[in-house]
Amino acid sequence: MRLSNVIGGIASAGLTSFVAGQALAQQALEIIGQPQPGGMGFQPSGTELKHDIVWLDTMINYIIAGIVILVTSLIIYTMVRFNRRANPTPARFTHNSPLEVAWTLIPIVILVFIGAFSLPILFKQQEIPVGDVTIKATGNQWYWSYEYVDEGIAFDSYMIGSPATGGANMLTPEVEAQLKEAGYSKEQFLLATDTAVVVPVGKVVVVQVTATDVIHSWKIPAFGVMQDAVPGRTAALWFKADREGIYFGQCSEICGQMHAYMPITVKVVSEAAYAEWLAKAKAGDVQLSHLAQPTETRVAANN
Ligand SMILES: [Cu+2]
Repeated sequence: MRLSNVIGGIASAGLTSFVAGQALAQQALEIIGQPQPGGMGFQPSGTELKHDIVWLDTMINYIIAGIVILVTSLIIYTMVRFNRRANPTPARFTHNSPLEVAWTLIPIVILVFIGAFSLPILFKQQEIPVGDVTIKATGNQWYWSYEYVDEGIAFDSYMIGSPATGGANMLTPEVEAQLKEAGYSKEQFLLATDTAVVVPVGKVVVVQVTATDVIHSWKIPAFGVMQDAVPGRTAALWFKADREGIYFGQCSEICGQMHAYMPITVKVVSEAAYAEWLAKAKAGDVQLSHLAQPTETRVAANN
């Protein structure tokens, strides 16, 4: 995807002023979707799909807990009541038809019950609605390329601190400065990218996912979406973000040496902010990068 480089080259002249504007715009955006130190649960839900997944997970956990309690209680009861001392003369029967029918039917009922709730949620994820915004995401070793297919905008998205942006995949003071300049902190190292996918809040976004070299996977945990990016195929996912904010994801299909260094940043903004961003991007001022570093250098470093 070299189109973005051309656009980036044109845009680099107006870079400095735009970076300042972007930094201001970004301060208003809360970072919602990111992993927390010691976190045990899911990331906050940013879409209805994710709400559904969390609800399903909770419901199934109750069922699991019930089964664990039942089985553990039966084992303990059996150990106490039927050990050799308490029950020196064991029963000799080998069959109990009502019991066998019960332990066949009850699991079937439980599985059908779970299926009745999980399948509609699965279908909701997999049936792709008509999108208000359609974005093609292409996985590359090791970065993502994005095309806003109806808007004629395309750009690459590199991790801040990756070799492509002058780093070495390490949190150096320079990388920390780059993160800060882009409106992040060192906590977002390995998550924040130089350019972000920008989408409007409350609109259906369809992401067409593919890859150029090996299999990658486009995943945003807080949206409850994940789709393998397979070379030569186009798959799709969709989401409708509930609230404005920054959501991070990562490539989730091991794709080579720098698999860990091709994260995804999605900024969910108001419709007005999206329109403004779109207008600037279409005008060639597609400095989606927050880095002062010129695009040409990044590309040279990457090649
Ligand atoms: Cu990858």
